[in-house]
Amino acid sequence: MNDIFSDLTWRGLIHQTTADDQLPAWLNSASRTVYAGFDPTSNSLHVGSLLPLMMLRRFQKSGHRPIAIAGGATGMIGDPSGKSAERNLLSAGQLSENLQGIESQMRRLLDFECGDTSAILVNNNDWMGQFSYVEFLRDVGKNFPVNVMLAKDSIKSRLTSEAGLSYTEFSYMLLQAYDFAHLNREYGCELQIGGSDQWGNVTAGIDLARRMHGVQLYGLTCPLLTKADGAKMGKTESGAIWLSAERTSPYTFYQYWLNIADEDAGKCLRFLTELDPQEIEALDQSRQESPHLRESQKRLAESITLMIHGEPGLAKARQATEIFFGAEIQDLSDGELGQIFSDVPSLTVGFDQLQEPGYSLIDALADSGLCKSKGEGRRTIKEGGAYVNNRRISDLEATLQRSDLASETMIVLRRGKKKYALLRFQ
Ligand code: 383
Repeated sequence: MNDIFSDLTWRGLIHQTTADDQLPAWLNSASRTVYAGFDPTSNSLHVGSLLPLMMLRRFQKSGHRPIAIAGGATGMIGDPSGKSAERNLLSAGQLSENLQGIESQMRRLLDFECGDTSAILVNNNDWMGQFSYVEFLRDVGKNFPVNVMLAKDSIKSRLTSEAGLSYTEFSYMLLQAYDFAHLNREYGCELQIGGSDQWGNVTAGIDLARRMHGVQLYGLTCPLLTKADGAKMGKTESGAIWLSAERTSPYTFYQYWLNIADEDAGKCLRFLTELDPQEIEALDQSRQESPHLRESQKRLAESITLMIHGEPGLAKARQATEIFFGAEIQDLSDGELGQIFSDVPSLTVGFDQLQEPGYSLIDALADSGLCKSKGEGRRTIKEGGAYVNNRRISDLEATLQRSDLASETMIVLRRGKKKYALLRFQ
């Protein structure tokens, strides 16, 4: 058993706990069962939910047993915690698609074949679906004093806002609370973890289990993932950074971490990697002494991309990065090229142009806007500044042919060091 509490503390991952004075010793004295829940609000988890998911993984690696709940039932309601307005309800079809997506991501980060500490993945609709409304009110609702519910931050903040709160969302906490009591009965689960926004729900579960079954359960929350300027981590101008490769390519994912600001890098290394303290402290030092080397960002991007996308994903991300810095381009898919060059101007050309005798490079340079005229195109080639798929071309007569396609339908043109254009043949 490793001392998980000290490790979490060192990493800055503990925001709040119940039973402060007992928790460290309690955790270190036996293998415990720990859970966190994730609602299927989307077909993929994002960087924000990675933190508690990785915490489950850390608990497992230190000898505890993790349970992940996929919120089939809670996802039908929508957690008001930390949200400033009522959520839209999801359709049954959307929910089941989302469940599949997030379940497969949770499976990848936890170990389901390691004996006593094997992870368990459950859907709370499996027990919640059985309840009748009247039964639930009698068995569960009766244990919730409304004045205590109203005093929770997650509820209070909404009551004073214009958005208000529906009775449905107000009741959300009962479902999550019941989950904890249920998991305790069914699996001996005694600790719930989650982001700091989950504190109200976690403590509601602890109260409920005490009232219903007379047991003592524990709660631990981690900070929310924010940047030094207070903004949410994992959000870009073009949207969230998702864990699914379909929604955020491994390349974009990798680049996100590679571009993290120095003041956020130390926190990310602690929160989101499994590097040991010595290595992280060495990186802190390197960031102070030689920030231009960006060693922290490189190590961060490597380690988190490897964890989420595996070796093949990391290899693709690295290849894409090298391409952007001038490595020759071949054997990629349209999707991959599109991602790497998403910010580059593109030109659509008829596929027939690629037939003999081919599309003149001079024309392509001019048509794509990389050169202002054919004359400038000619000069660029002569001076050695014209590239096709990052390969320098110095022949003024050069033409583009089918064999030049770098992916199904694309060719990449470059002028000089950094000016790119994408030709799409259709
Ligand atoms: C459902 C049933 C449970 C226990 C928890 C839940 C989900 C929980 C919730 N969590 C958020 C979510 O799913 O809404 N009520 O989007 C987020 N989590 C984690 C973490 C976080 C929270 O998935 O703080 C960020 O990612 O707890 O907002 O029995």
